[in-house]
Amino acid sequence: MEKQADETRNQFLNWTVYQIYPRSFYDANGDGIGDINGVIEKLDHLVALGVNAIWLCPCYQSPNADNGYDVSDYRAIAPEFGTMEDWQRLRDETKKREINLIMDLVANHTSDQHDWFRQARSSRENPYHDFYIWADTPPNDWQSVFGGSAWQFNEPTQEYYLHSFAIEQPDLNWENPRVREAMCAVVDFWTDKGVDGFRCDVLDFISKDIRGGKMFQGPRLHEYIRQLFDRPKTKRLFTVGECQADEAYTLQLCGKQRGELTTAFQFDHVRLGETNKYLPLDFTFDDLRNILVKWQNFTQENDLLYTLFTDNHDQPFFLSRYGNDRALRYECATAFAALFYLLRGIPFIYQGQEFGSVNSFFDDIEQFDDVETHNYYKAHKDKISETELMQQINRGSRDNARRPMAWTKNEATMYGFTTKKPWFAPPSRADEINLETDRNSQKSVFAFYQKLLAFRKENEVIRQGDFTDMTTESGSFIYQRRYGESRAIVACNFDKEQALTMPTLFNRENFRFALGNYGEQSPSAPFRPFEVRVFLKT
Ligand code: ISL
Ligand code: CA
Repeated sequence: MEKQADETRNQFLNWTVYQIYPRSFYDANGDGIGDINGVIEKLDHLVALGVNAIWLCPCYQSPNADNGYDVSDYRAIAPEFGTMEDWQRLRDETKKREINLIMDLVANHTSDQHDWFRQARSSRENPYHDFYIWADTPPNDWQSVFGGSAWQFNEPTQEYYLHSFAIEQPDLNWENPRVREAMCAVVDFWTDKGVDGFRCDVLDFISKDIRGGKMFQGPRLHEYIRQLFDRPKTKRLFTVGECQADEAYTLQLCGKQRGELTTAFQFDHVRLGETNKYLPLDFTFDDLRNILVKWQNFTQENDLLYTLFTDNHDQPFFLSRYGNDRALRYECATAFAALFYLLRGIPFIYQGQEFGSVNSFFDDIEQFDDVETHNYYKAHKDKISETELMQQINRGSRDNARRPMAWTKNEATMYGFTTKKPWFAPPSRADEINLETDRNSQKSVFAFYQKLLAFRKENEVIRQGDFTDMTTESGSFIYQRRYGESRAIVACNFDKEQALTMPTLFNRENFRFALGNYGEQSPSAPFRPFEVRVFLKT
């Protein structure tokens, strides 16, 4: 067995990961599409921010039915993103700066343009036919995550194939040992090139039971994951699964004796108050705190590593969904950052969060790109008014987070993203919200992130310490971190102004004010909306 040793696991708590959606990060060659050289050019921005790892969303060859999550060659860089030499240079430049590099591994499905699928669909006798999941008639009524039946008819073989996501994303048949070997070979290919880890796309979908069972978390999932990662070559890797797992299942996937994953994303806090992502949320901040406390306690009791995130490329901005992205944009952006990233776990920051990016508003469906958004529009356009539907889409669309980064305040250069026409319109509030304007502001979100990440880096109590909930008032969250003799207290007030009762130990001992988003305050002064204060005793 090749399980990760305790020292390897604990050093991952020193990582702070920055997620890059390459298409929208920075365009270095002026064709309107973000690229790998663009990432290289902006590495010093990431160093200035204070992160030490990058998760690069798929940059492989792809027809882009789902923006790179439909891979047509796992070993080739998409030409619009550059070449393998560019990628190698990125690897070298990140190494120089001691930045870890995590690649996205899309193991559940390929593109329908992948050579395996082109062959597979051509005839039932083709040697690749069994790489995918076929049925003469749909054996169940599964719906694809992006809407519509998960089964698609294939003319040449007169069969249906399974696609858990878009029609252009046929699911691989992991029961076939050749598929498992092929995917291990992909992992090895990138591991040999020196990557530090993988973010594993919808990993819990790779095992399913098409006859009467579930679409994901099927009976052989653990075996498949171990085959991928519990090997001498892969034991040093950081592996984070995108798995919609509850506590018991997380323990099975990430338990340190399991030889499966380093950690997994869980989504309770981003699904909070959600019935359908396009409709208004119904939540209280106490619910948010309770979820965080539940997962902190659970992961601590079971010695699991936890991921700390609010945003990614599949969510509208957290700040717009759960906070006030107008009058209190700075306060919310900084409060959420402090609240999440001072917990026990591994921070993940999504591009744009570091200057308080928010949702956009566009009134025409043609101004949207995402396949899921378009499917939702088609499914609802005859059911509700256009105005109402567009409001829903603006609230829930994944495109909110996928628009080009606004680096500068200069509209003529597409806010510093490209010199030509960008592949996708910039955020609708880019004039007001961009990195340059933010950095020149008295209330700079970026400056706060810098302080916050430096604080994490300097204080082992934040990276390695344990967690205790100390909250007494509703509408607030107070927690303590403890490591040896060091203590940190993080006190955050949500939307309403109030005085907070600080923990009694806090009053007796000698804590100093370390960080806050309203400047230095005494512990007894009432907290203003979305005020956060951090106190430290070393
Ligand atoms: O975005 C979602 C629904 O709005 C999620 O359910 C999402 O589809 C799910 O988290 C899986 O996401 C991952 O796999 C998808 C891809 O489109 C996403 O971008 C990726 O993060 C299919 O590969
Ligand atoms: Ca480009």
